[in-house]
Amino acid sequence: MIFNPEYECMERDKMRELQSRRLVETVKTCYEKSPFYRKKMDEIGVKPEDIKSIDDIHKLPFTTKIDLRDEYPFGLQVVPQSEVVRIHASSGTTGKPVVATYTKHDLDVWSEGVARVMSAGGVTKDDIVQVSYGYGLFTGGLGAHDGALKIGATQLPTSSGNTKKQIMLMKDFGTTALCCTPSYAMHIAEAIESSHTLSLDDMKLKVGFFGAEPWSNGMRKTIEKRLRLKAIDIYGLTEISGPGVGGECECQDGIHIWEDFFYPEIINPETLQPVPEGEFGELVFTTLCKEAMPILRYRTRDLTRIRYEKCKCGRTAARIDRIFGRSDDMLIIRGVNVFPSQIETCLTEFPAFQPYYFITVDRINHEDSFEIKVELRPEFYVTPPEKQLVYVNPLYKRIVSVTGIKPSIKVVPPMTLERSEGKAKHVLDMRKYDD
Ligand code: DLL
Repeated sequence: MIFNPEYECMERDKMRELQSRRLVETVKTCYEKSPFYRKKMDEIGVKPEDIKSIDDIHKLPFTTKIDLRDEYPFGLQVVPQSEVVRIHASSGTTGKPVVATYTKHDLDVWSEGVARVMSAGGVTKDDIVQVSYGYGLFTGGLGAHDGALKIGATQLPTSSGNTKKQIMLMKDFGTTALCCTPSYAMHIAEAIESSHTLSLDDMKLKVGFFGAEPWSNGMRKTIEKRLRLKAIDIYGLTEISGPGVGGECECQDGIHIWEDFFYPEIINPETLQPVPEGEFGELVFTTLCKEAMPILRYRTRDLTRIRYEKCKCGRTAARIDRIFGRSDDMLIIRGVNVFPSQIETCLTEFPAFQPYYFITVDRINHEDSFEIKVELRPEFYVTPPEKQLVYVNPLYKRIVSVTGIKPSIKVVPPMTLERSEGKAKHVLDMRKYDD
């Protein structure tokens, strides 16, 4: 179902008019109320009057994660605290978290974004939506929660973790929609498979809304098969609101971005210039109706491409490809660019392997080492290692052909790679600790 056809299916000319109006307002507010943006715009000699339509967006300065950290906690907020009703933060790996604050209207916009994705995935008020994203400062839990509420579906706020109980409730309450990271979905599937008392036959799962980390199409197919549901990709980031900046529709052919709320651009991360439609680059967002913390041209570091043709579902909202990685996740090994998601894609092509992996990169005798720990599914696991070669050799060849470099593949015993309840960690780059 289309939650808000007026906006999701708006003619593109009308959408650009709407975006233009909203951008002009946003820029005016930023300049008048945010010392941070006023300074940034003054530095490059841009005044609000220079922004007359969405075509002028490229005149505006970029915002980066470093800017948000420097302005911690509330430097980018343009409304008085009395109008703020919620604060979220993304932990990041180092230093201060990135903070996002919301007015009541901001929460409405955010929950509508999630509701649009859930509706596209078939959720109605008759569904029971189990929210197994973490609740708390992370936007996943409350974001999915509020989206389900907007539709009038029943929310089951289990948060992440306590997997056995999650599954028991899933069965007893008749969960029809599951929201969690793809890693946790795999973990749940595996826990059901290894349970002696529970089976998918006892479950009513129809659809899952998975996101918050890069995942491959192969992983999607694996999850769909192992949880017997339709796996929908939901995308978002704290800086821009949270989950539901966009999501897939029933066609599962790209992530629709809710362009009436968030204006997407794809730029070349080196030249910072826009790339032509269909070319890969870094995704950049400008919020078009955010009140508490409007953001201009935020560099997400997420890598994808964009398409504007109308989707078969009838929506005109632009579509991005699934995010294949972040520019800061990219590993350069022996001079070659490698994305962790490429390894996941390869693994999911071989049914003997689990889609779990852990990459360790180091520098030994002036040369990069590239080790990938993988797991065979228990029914394929054999020892000694020579007996595993029948599985490992084809995987090795595939990884060499996809990445262009030779890894050392190490098969570890079943259930030894870490299972994640949230965003999975796939890489340890020891070279960072050299010198
Ligand atoms: O992860 C918001 C979210 C929660 C999205 C639940 C979807 C579902 P952050 O913690 O700020 O916010 O992390 C944002 O996660 O820039 C991407 O790199 C990555 N990411 C989010 N969704 C996807 C996705 C939430 N569907 C960062 N595919 C983003 C790939 C994703 N990467």
